[in-house]
Amino acid sequence: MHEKFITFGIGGCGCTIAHKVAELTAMKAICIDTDVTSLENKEADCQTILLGEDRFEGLGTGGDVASARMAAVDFKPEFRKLLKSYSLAIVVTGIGGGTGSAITPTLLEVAREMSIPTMTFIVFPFSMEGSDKNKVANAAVSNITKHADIYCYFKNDDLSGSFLTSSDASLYDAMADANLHIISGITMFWRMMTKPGYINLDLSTLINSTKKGRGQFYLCKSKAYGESRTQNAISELINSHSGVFDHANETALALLGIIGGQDLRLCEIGDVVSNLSLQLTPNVPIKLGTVIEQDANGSIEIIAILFKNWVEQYESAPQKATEPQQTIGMLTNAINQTQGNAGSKSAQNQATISSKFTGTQPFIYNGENLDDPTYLRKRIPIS
Ligand SMILES: Nc1nc2c(ncn2[C@@H]2O[C@H](COP(=O)(O)OP(=O)(O)OP(=O)(O)O)[C@@H](O)[C@H]2O)c(=O)[nH]1
Ligand SMILES: [Mg+2]
Repeated sequence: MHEKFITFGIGGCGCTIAHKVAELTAMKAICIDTDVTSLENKEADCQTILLGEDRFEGLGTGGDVASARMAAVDFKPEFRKLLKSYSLAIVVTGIGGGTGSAITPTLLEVAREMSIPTMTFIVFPFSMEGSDKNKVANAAVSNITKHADIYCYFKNDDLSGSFLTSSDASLYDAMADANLHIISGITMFWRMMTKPGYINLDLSTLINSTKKGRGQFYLCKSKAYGESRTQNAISELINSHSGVFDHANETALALLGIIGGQDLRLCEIGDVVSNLSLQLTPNVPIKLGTVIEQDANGSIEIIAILFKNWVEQYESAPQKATEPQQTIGMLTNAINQTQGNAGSKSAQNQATISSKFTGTQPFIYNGENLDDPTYLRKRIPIS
């Protein structure tokens, strides 16, 4: 079954994480980057693809999102070939640079066209990397979520919280720890499927979930050792992801993985489930899986994937083409509006226009909604 899913790493961050996934688990991964150095020494564990060599000469995009987007569009037929034999594509990407921000939406768009479910892990840059990077990241998020089925955000600021406040923590250690967090979510199902556990949570549960709806999910994990391991792990799970549990009432479904050694007790499993359900709205389903790992005696590890209330699948997909007559009417109304013909009629017209885009995220730049036509934004009268 695990042959049915594939992990794509896009850009420097995505490739680092996807490669680690392949190295640790023998899950299949494909690393895609415009920068040849990021792909070095990864070929032994996964497939590597240098994209856009004709544009970037293997040097990376230098943050040029527009050129990276064109390279991604040229690569669409290859994405189709790469995706075609899989039932689920897991996509990992860091945003804020050129490659991850621009290539990821196109890969997801192709997967959507092919009806292949996707699960996307998105890493935001540190805020100290500057507002320009963060602006690129925000724009990338709206492009990614337009095409993604289920997706999860991680902020490097949050993932590295304790490292940021420690004066002697290295960047290397902070990134390794942050990556491990994301890797644990990606590899959870592989561990469930390839190791004995008695209580099974398989990939079909995830695939079926992605077919029912689309939207955001949260990933929380904790691990503890010794006498009070279960209480400590539960408390770490809930308290170190307070941002997640602050919104626990929005959860529609929880997938829960409990990993331990041969000494994992039944009552410990019960404690984890009952404590998690106390955090959620009553009757939210919790789907449980367990894994027994030979070297995990003395420890308990909890991984929870919480799906936020999601929108119906394809609710925001393009509707039937607008009737030409209606389009002309909308344009006329919009022009009247720019020419100062305000009042209740134009408010009504605006409502008609906006309702076409219900459920989509606007692409805002410098306070302007770039999804609006230029003549409306610049108030250019059309004769
Ligand atoms: N957690 C984590 N974040 C990373 C890692 N590498 C990079 N990042 C973050 O991801 C953001 C995007 O960086 P990259 O993935 O290197 O950018 P890219 O997609 O290769 O884009 P270009 O190099 O500009 O073409 C950075 O600003 C970092 O904050 C990593 O290994 N782990
Ligand atoms: Mg790069």
